[in-house]
Amino acid sequence: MTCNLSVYKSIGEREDIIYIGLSKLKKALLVVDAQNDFCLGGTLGIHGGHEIIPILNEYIKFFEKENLPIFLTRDWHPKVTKHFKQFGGVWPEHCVEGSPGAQFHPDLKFPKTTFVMSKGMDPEKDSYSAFHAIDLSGMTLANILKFFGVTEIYISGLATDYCVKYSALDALKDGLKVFILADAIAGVNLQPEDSSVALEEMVSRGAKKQYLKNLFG
Ligand code: VGL
Ligand code: ZN
Repeated sequence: MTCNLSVYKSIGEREDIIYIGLSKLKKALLVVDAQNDFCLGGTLGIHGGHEIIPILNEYIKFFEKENLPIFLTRDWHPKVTKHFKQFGGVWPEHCVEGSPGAQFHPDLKFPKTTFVMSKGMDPEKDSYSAFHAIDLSGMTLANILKFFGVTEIYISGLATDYCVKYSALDALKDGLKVFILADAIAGVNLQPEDSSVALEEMVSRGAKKQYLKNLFG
């Protein structure tokens, strides 16, 4: 893909990455929705959600050290959306744009160069997948990944049975190699087996489970 100015502009402060040979950037880290409302005390608190934060920090440090791109998605809903129970959806109100519940968990540490991508802004749609996320300039995750020549994506975060799953399935559809960071995910489990079924589904479609101790190993 050619490097045109508008892409440069939309990826903002990423000169460091732009100047690294694009060929080196085969791998990228995706941290899905590590936000307050999905953690302990949040309106959609996931059992064990906050416990993955220190592990996410380790993965982030690792990718940072390797100069590989890091993407954080955030669920970023309008106050009125069909996603919420109150308006015909499944979920209690959560991650309302700009609210404290929508902030990243305070213990999550990430470099200034991290790409923050938002999703769930359309009041008509659930938009679980990170592949529906856009950055501040409207660039999609898929476009930025293509721009960097990313072919392998390492997926972590919340929730295993929704946004992690839909992101992984979309990544596979896009032809990416997908690694699920199995020690850095947690699920909602509306039904107790939902997360393990979701993980099985991702694996059966071609994703591989990966762990911190033998990352890239
Ligand atoms: C999610 C339920 C509702 C997720 C988002 O991030 O997995 N789950 N909205
Ligand atoms: Zn949501």
